[in-house]
Amino acid sequence: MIKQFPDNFLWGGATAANQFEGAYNEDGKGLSIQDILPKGILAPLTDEPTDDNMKLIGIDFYHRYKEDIKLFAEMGFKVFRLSIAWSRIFPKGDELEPNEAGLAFYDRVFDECHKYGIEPLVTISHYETPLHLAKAYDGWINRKMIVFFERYVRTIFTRYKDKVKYWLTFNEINSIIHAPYISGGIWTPKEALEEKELYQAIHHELVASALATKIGHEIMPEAKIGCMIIAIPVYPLTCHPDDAFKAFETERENMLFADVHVRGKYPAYAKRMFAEKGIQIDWDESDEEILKNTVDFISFSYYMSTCDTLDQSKKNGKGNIMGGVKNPYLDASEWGWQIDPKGLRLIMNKLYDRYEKPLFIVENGLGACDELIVDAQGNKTVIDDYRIDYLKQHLVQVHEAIHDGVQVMGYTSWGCIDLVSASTAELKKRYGYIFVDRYDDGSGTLERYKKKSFYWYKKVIETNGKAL
Ligand code: BGP
Repeated sequence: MIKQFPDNFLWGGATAANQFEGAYNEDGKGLSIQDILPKGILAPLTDEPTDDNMKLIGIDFYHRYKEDIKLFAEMGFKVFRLSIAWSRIFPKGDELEPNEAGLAFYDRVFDECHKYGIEPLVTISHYETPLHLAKAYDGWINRKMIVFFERYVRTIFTRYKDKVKYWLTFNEINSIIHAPYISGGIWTPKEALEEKELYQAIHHELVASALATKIGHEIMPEAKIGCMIIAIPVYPLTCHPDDAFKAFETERENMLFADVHVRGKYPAYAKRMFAEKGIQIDWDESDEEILKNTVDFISFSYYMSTCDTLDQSKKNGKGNIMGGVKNPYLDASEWGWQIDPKGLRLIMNKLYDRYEKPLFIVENGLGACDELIVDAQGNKTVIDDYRIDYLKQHLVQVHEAIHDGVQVMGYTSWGCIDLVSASTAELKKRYGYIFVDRYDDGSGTLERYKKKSFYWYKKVIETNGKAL
């Protein structure tokens, strides 16, 4: 069947400031929590940034953005997802005046995108809370974060209202359950964190997200503002009804975040969930009204599916922040993430059935070890057929979902240019169409080389998916 994608489908790629900008202390930028996290999200923190932290230099997008955006344009990108580093705009997070040099940097980046007709898709907060807010306030546990966030979003919406049409509030907002430090800027160690505090932080983020949506719509009536969640279908490990219900509950706990964003209130099942956890959330009297500011679309990352069962001793799966139980029918990436293209069609249908709102796939891809070789023409490249195969299989399922009736705005594959991994903080785990000559021992020229997948994706975009 010839593949038919919508005419205005937004093809592109995705990144995050802390994983590729580098320049961690230039032009007035303050430290973010990522700057003291040298070995990935689950490893210990350091007091100060240390030289072994690959994110401090990243892939030096801060200085090479022109070259990189030119390469994205060559692939035909319609959209480029990036995040704003909050600590470039408000270095500590709680000051009253923004840092002009930080604002000016993103002006230059957005202008460069528009030069090629590329729409920026901007994540407001992507795992990069200013360090001071984590240390001094315990991150999102503290209600004051809403005030600081409001100041930050007002500043960037006002500044970029004519340059940015597509916005996402919090990256993978539901990841806070599993990774409260990177996702919630929470300083209290996970072991010492009470569930009540965790859900209070979640509530503050949900209110802040709705408030940002409200302010965004006021300042930019034409803008489209979305939430961003990790989407993971959870299969019952067996057809025993207990397993089926367990899997359903795990998936639904994950969905709670989208429920609030799209329905403008907590879902009915939350009441029992909080009662069983013995949790009572503190509400401000304005919260109920603020939460009614719902999003224009739902964006999500998709890398894998997982399984669940009542028998928790079977929990052995690895994956994108949440692990789960291994599925005997699926292969996995080198990092144990279970590859499931059909799961993408499934979760898209589930999301659309539930909300009937447009979807945007803003992360998907294969993290792999790439080998730079010299081809017959003497060019350095990577023959990444495994990546092409992964992306192709997933895009075929996106196509199927569209023809199931799901409304989809676009697709931005993760790490369109190699960048530092969030979970391992290494450059060994690469996702890009463009190879960056930098290695985990700090060596490398930072030169960019086109991989085989670069030409493949260019063709896919050029033909609006027909070449899949
Ligand atoms: C998501 C994050 C990204 C990204 C991606 C791949 O959870 O939003 O920041 O890194 O996963 O994960 P990793 O880099 O760990 O392979």
